[in-house]
Amino acid sequence: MEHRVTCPLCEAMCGLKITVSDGVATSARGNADDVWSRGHLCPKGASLQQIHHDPDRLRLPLVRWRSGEHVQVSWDDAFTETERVLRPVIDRYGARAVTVYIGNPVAHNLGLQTYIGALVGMAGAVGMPAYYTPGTVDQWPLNVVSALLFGGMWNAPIPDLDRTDHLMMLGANPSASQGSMLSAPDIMGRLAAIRARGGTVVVVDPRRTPTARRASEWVPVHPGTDALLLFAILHTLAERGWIRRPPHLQDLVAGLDDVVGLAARFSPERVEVATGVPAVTVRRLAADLAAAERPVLYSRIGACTQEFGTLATWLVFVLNVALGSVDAPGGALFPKAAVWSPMFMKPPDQDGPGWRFGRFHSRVRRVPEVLGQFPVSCLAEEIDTPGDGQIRGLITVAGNPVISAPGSRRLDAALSGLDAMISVDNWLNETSRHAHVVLPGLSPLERAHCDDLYWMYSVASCVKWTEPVFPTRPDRPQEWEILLRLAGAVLGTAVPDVDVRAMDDLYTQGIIHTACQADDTPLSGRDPGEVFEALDGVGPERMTDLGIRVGPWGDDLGRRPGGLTLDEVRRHPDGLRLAELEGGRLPDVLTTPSRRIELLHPLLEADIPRLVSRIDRGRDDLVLTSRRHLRSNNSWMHNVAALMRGKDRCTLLIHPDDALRHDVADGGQVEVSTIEGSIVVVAEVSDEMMPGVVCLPHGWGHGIDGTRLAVANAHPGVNSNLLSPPALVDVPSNTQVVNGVPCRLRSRREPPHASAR
Ligand SMILES: Nc1nc2c(c(=O)[nH]1)N[C@H]1C(S)=C(S)[C@@H](COP(=O)(O)OP(=O)(O)OC[C@H]3O[C@@H](n4cnc5c(=O)[nH]c(N)nc54)[C@H](O)[C@@H]3O)O[C@H]1N2
Ligand SMILES: Nc1nc2c(c(=O)[nH]1)N[C@H]1C(S)=C(S)[C@@H](COP(=O)(O)OP(=O)(O)OC[C@H]3O[C@@H](n4cnc5c(=O)[nH]c(N)nc54)[C@H](O)[C@@H]3O)O[C@H]1N2
Ligand code: SF4
Ligand SMILES: [Mo]
Repeated sequence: MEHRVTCPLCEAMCGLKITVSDGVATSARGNADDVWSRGHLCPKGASLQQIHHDPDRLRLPLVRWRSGEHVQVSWDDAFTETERVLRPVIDRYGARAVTVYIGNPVAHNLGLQTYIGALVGMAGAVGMPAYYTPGTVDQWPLNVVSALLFGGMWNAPIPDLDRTDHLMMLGANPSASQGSMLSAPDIMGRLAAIRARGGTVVVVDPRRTPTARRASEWVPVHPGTDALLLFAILHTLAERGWIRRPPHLQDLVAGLDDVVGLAARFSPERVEVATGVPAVTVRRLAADLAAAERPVLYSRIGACTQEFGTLATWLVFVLNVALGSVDAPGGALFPKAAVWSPMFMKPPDQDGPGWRFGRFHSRVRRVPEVLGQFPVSCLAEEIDTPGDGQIRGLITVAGNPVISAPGSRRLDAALSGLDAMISVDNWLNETSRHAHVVLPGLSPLERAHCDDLYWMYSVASCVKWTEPVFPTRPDRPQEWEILLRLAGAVLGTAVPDVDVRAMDDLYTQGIIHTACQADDTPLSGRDPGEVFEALDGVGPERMTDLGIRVGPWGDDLGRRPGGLTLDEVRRHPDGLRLAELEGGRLPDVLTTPSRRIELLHPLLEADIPRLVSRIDRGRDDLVLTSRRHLRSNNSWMHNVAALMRGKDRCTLLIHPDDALRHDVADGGQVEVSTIEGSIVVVAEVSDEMMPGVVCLPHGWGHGIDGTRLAVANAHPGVNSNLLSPPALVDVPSNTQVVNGVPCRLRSRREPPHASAR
């Protein structure tokens, strides 16, 4: 029997065919008929069935005994135990002593993505302080820039890969990631196609990645200095009169001249030492962009999780405007998502025009919030610092911060001191091993699936619905039900007694009410009661039906007969392809107060002096960067045997000159230290690194007692976040710096006493 599903592992959203015989999923192959991905898949998707059959994947909840050992229990017992540990915290200290950490797979899981808002929204309403996400080790600069320039946190144009003739890509390595905040199946094929049709692909990266190797040109840049490079390109465009002011952007951009004015102090010559990019190269890069008919820039995590992540990300959009590329075919286009998501609304606490920052501060570090977030590394100090407002209860949802958050040593220790920790997670891993109760969700083959967020960043407008491949027992709680139960508990009901159906209605009605009250939603001005009555079903299916029906192709809840509903989408297991990426969406997609692209904002301008002071700071001897691999998925897929074959991937990449300087041998052990900590890892000498920069993958550091990950623990690797200093942040966005961290090396070839201090 063959089942058609959408792979929920990354943003490429590939359509797969899963073969099942005798109750066993035997293979996962690309679905050539999938309207979106047309057969593409990667090794991770091809191992989906192994995730499902992984003997270490939790099928029943676990409860931690006093001895520290986790034992399997029934769902009833797990809920009773959750109540036993959580209630005293809430009774004694209130909801303000509890917080939530939301991990990356939430964005790839229908039940979690639609109901995580119930937990954090309802708990927030009764006093839960800020919650934590890896957003601040990821795309928070993009969220900030999107909010300021275009009006919505999740509203930004993506490169029109299939029509551009010149793509400049900074801090992204789609050969591993498969594209991020840019959904495009077979993205490497699309980059190759740019070159095949005579176009150019330029990759700006301290590492000659496999993506850079397949580009027209690799521009090595010193980590953290992209903003200087981009300002110097803008400087050159302005100096040469190459700024474009096309009619389609007329009256739709505010502040371009002001930003061009700011570029005056960043000439290519002025910044070349800091960036490591020669002034002649900068001038030529600018000339190439100016000469292209349809140029576009795109940046991703390497340009976010660095010292000037916000300014770098901002300048990518500034240049896209200055080149006339925004909203023009082949340039930077605004995708049209077929499914509306509540995520696309401005958060209700951001009332009034524009966005406000610094509305509250973290308790311990006193850092101002940015779009509701503190740096994720604040979590540890909020737990282990005594005093009023100390966090004593933590709920993690599909997250592994013990590996993924900077300052992970302190967090690991802090978690063991919590009065109550509940993990909604499918494995007993480095983080969930601290939990008093682990509540597992379903496997990717046991649940329905439909993406929401990523269609806001995709090269075509599609909608796909996945039915579960394997049925589950009806009494097995789904993750969205678990979230509602935990939300009910924070609101005051005993965990076993929460009426999940009533909570579901309450939450769904709340979303509808908010969307009807807010401006710029498809429900603005409608009657919430009528909208709710028009929907059938429960849970994520009802929520998705709503999103489809009020989306651009929907039946508008009956007002547009013949329009899409979830039932209609279900009839198309290969998906529906509704539209291609198009220009001409301005000004409708803008929700800024002026309904124009607001290119300059005081928050951005205030960070310029910090950037200026970077120019003459001088270079660190050696800095550390991060990388990803195609066969890893952050920290959680190392338990799939098929993905772990081949040589050790958790190595320190180092340029031959640096290796020589530090007496480091290829394959030899080396100690890497930062102000935060030190680790020992195997070196891999390679000229794919630029000199002065070394690189570790993130997501490793398994092999810890108390975890249940047989395969991963046999290939532990080391945790790079033991080296990431919590205090290093990109100021305007609160984003942690994990690229460009000053470090020192010590070869383990030396006798230990030789350099001991
Ligand atoms: N140094 C450094 N640090 C980084 C990064 C970096 O580049 N360098 N990258 C950052 C980025 S971009 C991200 S997104 C974060 C990722 O950080 P996190 O989101 O915290 O961690 P993941 O490794 O994705 O862990 C996912 C967790 O979800 C669980 N899980 C998997 N599938 C399911 C499911 O279906 N249901 C449930 N309930 N649980 C599930 C896994 O067991 C695991 O515990 O790491 C960040 N940290
Ligand atoms: N196979 C696989 N796919 C994934 C993931 C995974 O772990 N594995 N994780 C998913 C997640 S959560 C995310 S957020 C995305 C991330 O997707 P991408 O943003 O494509 O992430 P990376 O592959 O880490 O590529 C980042 C690049 O930035 C470079 N870089 C580092 N510092 C700098 C700098 O200062 N300037 C510039 N210009 N470049 C720099 C690094 O060398 C690296 O090549 O990938 C997603 N897809
Ligand atoms: S690229 Fe791989 S992991 Fe990503 S959706 Fe496709 S098959 Fe899944
Ligand atoms: Mo991420």
